[in-house]
Order: sequence, then C-alpha cells, then structure tokens
Amino acid sequence: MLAKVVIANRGEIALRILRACRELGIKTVAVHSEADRDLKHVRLADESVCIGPAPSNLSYLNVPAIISAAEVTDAVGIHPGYGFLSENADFAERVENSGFVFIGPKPESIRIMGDKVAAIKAMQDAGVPCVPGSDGPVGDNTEKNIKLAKKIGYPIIIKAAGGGGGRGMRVVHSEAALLNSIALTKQEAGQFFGNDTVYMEKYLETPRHVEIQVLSDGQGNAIHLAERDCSMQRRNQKVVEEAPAPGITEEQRQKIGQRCVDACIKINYRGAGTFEFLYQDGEFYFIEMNTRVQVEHPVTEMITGVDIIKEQLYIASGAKLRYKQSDIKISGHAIECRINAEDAKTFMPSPGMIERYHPPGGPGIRVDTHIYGGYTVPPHYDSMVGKLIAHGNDRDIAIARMRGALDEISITGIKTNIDLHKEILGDAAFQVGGTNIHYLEKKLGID
Ligand code: MV4
Repeated sequence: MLAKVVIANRGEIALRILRACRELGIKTVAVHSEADRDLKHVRLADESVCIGPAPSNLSYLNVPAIISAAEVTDAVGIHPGYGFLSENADFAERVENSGFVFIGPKPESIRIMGDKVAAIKAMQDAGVPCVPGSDGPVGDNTEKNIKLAKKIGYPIIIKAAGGGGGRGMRVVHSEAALLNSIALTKQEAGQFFGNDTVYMEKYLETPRHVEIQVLSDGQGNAIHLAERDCSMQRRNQKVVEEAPAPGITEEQRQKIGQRCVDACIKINYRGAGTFEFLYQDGEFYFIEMNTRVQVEHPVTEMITGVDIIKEQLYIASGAKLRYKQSDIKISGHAIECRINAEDAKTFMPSPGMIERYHPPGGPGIRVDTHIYGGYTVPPHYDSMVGKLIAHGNDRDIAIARMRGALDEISITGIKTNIDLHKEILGDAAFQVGGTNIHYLEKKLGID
C-alpha cells in the first residue's frame, strides 16, 4: 500500500479521503490555502502544508505548489478528490512525471473523456449506447448540417466538445434557427474552452440523469456498482441523489452495467469512474464519463458496502481489483441531500461563521461534513458544507430516515438549504420516484 498520500482538496472530501487513508494505515498530508487553516482534516492530518493564498487558482489549482508539497513531505501519491485538478490530464501527467502516483486514471483516459467528441466515439466503439447524433464534430458544410439535423429530427442540441456539466450547449427547435445556433455555440465554445469543436445530438426532452459507478484496475478487471439517480437538480447543480434509481430492474442494471464494464476493459481504464446517461422511455443514452470520485459516491457505498475511496487507493497502489461482479449485491436504498451554505430564495452562497452544529443520528444515517461549531465557511469556494446520507431496507424507509435527520440537524449562524430538502423529501412526486431533470426547476418556478 502507498505509505503517504497528499490530499489535494478541501472540505468534506478531504476529510473523507483522510479517513480512508487512516483505515489503510496511510500517512496523510493536508495541503491547504491560507483561508483553510481551520479545516477539520488539516488538524487531523499527519502533516500539513500551506500552498498559497485563498483564491483557488493560487492554491488548490497551483500545480507546482502541490507537487512541491509532495516532494518536501516524501509522499508517494496524490489524491485529487473532485473538482479542482481532479480531471486535469496535464496535472495527472505532471504528477506521474515527477515520480508520484496519481490516484486516478491514466492521463490519456482523462484527456479522452475531457473531449466529449472523443469520449462518445470511444464509448460507441466499445458498445455503450449513445444519443443519436453527428458521430463526430459538426463541420462547416451548411447543406450537410441541415440534412443531418433533419435526419436526427428536431429538437436537436448543439454541444461543445470541450464543455460538459451543462456548459456550452444550445437546444435548436427548428431548421430556421440551426445555422445561427451552430455558429453561436462554436463562438462561445472557442471563447470558454479554447476549442470551438461542437457536435449535435437528438435533444431528449424529459430524461432522467442516471449514472453507473465503475471500478477498474487497469489490469483487465472491472466491475460496476449499480446506478445513481441524480435527476433532482437546479442549474446543473445536483441537490438530491439516490441509489438505486427508482424503477430500474435488475435486468436493466446488469445489462447497462456490463456495457460499462466492457468499455472499461476495452480502454484499459484505471480507477473509479462514472458513466453518465440520460434515461428516457426505458433506454439509456451515454452523454459523458467522469474520471474522478463524485460528490454523491456515498449512496453507492451505502447500498453496496464498497468503500470507493479505499478501492481507489488499492487500485493506485497497483493491487488487482478486490471484488468480482458476483460479490456486489445491492442492499436497500440510499438518499443523499447536499447541504449548502446558501440563501433559500436567491440560492446565492451565504458564507460566514457557524455558531452551533448539532448532527443528526440514528439507524442508517451518515453525515459527511467538515463543519463544527465555531467554523467559518470561507467565501472563496463551493458553498457545499456537507452531505446527509440516509440508508434503509427500502426507499420508503430511506425517505423516512432522511426526513427525521433533516428535522434533527441544526446549523445556526449561516443560511442553508435544509428547508429546501425538507420540501423535496415531502414532495408527492419525489415520494413516488422517477422525476426527470426538469422537475425541481419547474417546482421552484422558472426563474
Ligand atoms: C442533454 C440533454 C438532453 N438531450 N443531451 C446537461 C449537462 C450535461 N452533462 C449534459 N446535459 C444535457 N444533455 C441531450 N441529447 C439535457 C441535458 C441537461 C441535463 C442533463 C443532466 C442533468 C441535468 C441537466 C439539466 C439540463 C440539461
């Protein structure tokens, strides 16, 4: 096993990684900004290094500072968590070229999945079902583009190859708007991502966002850990996630899961990964692959009993996958509520000092958070301050436990979205299950 790991992140995920390292006897190095000296994991880590001022670009995105921290502490590996440098292929490459283990996929895999056109091509070649579309970049032949859109059938969506996560997309409802929309999306894509390549897909109007978690050792072994439903979102920010996805049968799960496993083996994928699908009318359509551990990984851990962070560390150490597919059995249902420091009406971040924090508890309740009474949420980073996870033998029990936990938890001194979660968990359509990606925004009223 790796002897010492640099945790190149902050907040709850840094603490989550620290806990996994401790279980495995791995020494930890916390790297933090000047604004993050009081983070819980910084106190708990074996060593800590301040890597720069508060702004992320000067600290958590400062590649030389992070690699230097690994050098001065004699660390072996670097865990990037999520966000920040986690899906930066150049960072992964520089980590490896500096002689450290990047706890994640090979740089080439990150690079392929960062280019959505290349990702879709790779997945299509590997037998993963994709959205009907342009099968590559949209060219500049207007006649061809008009024909292509007609063949796919309106509405279509134009997406930037360098985009993802909801940035650089435009829906087109008619031929009259097509050419202008392509030109506009290309121009924005060039501006935002430094790559004006765009592609075309059939626009699915009422899909759910269902994603498959995989683990692959890069030595010919891969498994899937079933799916998560992340449809409850606002402006591409997930709010509530759950596993398994309501209404997905075991047969559907194993079929799509096996496609993902086969793809991992075909591209020799290494580490944890997530295949993102749109799910509509009983069919899965691949849209993107995430090459990091995700915020919502705990719901998968709760229903499978697999510690995804520990498996990332085992895989990074060169071990063969410790599970076979037949070892993976789904047990019950899990729901996660993302707790954000934000205004209930405007959804604007609401940083500041937490006066008191009382965590919830009881059977099936897990809290992944770095907050404590007296902690000040800095204004420089994401507003998520923790995650409440409820598990039960079935979805109704998970919902009941989550509602109890939402009533028990108390965070004073800052505004949070806890009341929003109480509303969602009490919503009749949520309780039935299977709401689509537009449900929450419609419920909240179009802005
Ligand atoms: C789509 C789509 C409908 N049809 N692609 C948005 C985020 C990015 N990951 C892909 N996205 C979408 N792609 C086709 N062909 C609708 C969305 C979409 C969405 C997807 C998942 C979760 C939330 C979303 C919110 C708005 C739009």
